[in-house]
Amino acid sequence: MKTVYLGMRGDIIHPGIINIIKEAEKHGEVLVGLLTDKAIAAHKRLPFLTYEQRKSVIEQIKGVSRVVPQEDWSYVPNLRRYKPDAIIHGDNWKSGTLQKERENVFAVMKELGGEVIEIPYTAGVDSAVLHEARRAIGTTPDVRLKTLRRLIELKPITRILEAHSGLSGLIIENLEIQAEEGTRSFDGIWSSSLTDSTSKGKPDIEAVDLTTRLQDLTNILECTTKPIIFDGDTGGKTEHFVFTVRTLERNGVSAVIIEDKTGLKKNSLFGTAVTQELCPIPEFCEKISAGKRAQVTKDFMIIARLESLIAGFPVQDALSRAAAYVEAGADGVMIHSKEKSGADIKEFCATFRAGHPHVAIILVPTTYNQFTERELSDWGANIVIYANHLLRASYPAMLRAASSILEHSRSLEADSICMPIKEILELIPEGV
Ligand code: SPV
Ligand code: MG
Repeated sequence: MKTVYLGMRGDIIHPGIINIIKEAEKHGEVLVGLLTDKAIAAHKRLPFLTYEQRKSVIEQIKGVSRVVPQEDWSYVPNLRRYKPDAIIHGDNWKSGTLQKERENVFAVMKELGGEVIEIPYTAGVDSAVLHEARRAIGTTPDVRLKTLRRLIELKPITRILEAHSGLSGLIIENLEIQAEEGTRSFDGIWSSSLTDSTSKGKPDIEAVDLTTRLQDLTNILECTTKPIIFDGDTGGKTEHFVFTVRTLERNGVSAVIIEDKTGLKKNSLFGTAVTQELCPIPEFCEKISAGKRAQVTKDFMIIARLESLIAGFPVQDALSRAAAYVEAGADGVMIHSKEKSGADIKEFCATFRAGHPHVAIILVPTTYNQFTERELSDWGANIVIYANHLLRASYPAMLRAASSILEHSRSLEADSICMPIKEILELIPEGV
């Protein structure tokens, strides 16, 4: 019996997939190469269902003989490995981004003495459109919450950007660019205390109460599906923090980061003097442990933020605190610094990683922003947070428009730097 290879994501089962399986069956036993979560995450959004869930569905489809993992976005490594007699694919790959892959597949099948079967793409079914529709339907708090841990496990580095409103959240949700590895987009959202309070014209001193922060977060939750990391400032009193954890979890937030400062909280990037006292280690550990005991799901993450370097203490202080916080239950550590060279952060990452191979490291490279994500990942970072850039980009743009109106006593000249009204209406269609 001949073998026919069919590669797929298998996250949405639609008539096109059934058609291609039926067609494949005519040529031999159908061997499905199911893309692993990691292979998908490197190129596209994470699938809604995990590999195991997708596998259990695909295996039950009539005509499928066997399901094997396809660990690479390209079919080629699996074709070499399983040496099927044929591969089947919709003819939609004759144009667009899959063209190069088609050429590679033809070459490899020729080498193996096999065949490439191309069948007309099923009219009216477009996987990309279906995946877009899935996104439009939204998510559930449960699925959103779990996504951060999945991303940390699957991606070399998880890319997070700050949102302070529904509109900025939509940019993070929707923006995609074409890059060398395929589609590049943001993986999730940082709910920043700095940009949330600044957008309200208030200082970043825990002046915006948690209830208000959560109400603002609701605007973001309602129009996005990507995971959210919540900036919990100091976490407040332990007795209050346990409620914060529950509330965030209930809303589908993936993680909270709390910082080991004490007294009136000031933004870490504020001023040059050492302005902040650090929380005694046992007290902060107790807060972390109480939070961990309070959480209901196993997926929610409590991340300890180390302010040692900001407060003028050496890397060693941050390292001993980090070890204690992990012991207390922290699922990750965020190490913060204002040092432009990044040397202190790099040193921290190297030593911490050696002792804790599996604890997530989160970096916020606002000052040491000369390093690329790949470099930060090589240091050992799992998550990079761009903590304030959408707010910082919007303010000069607003100032320019306002100044132009003042200068010209009319808005005509400002039009060229403003989004057309038509586009803004299309951005958020009625009834959505
Ligand atoms: C925030 O975004 O509010 C933060 C990160 O806490 S930072 O501003 O760098 O302290
Ligand atoms: Mg903050």
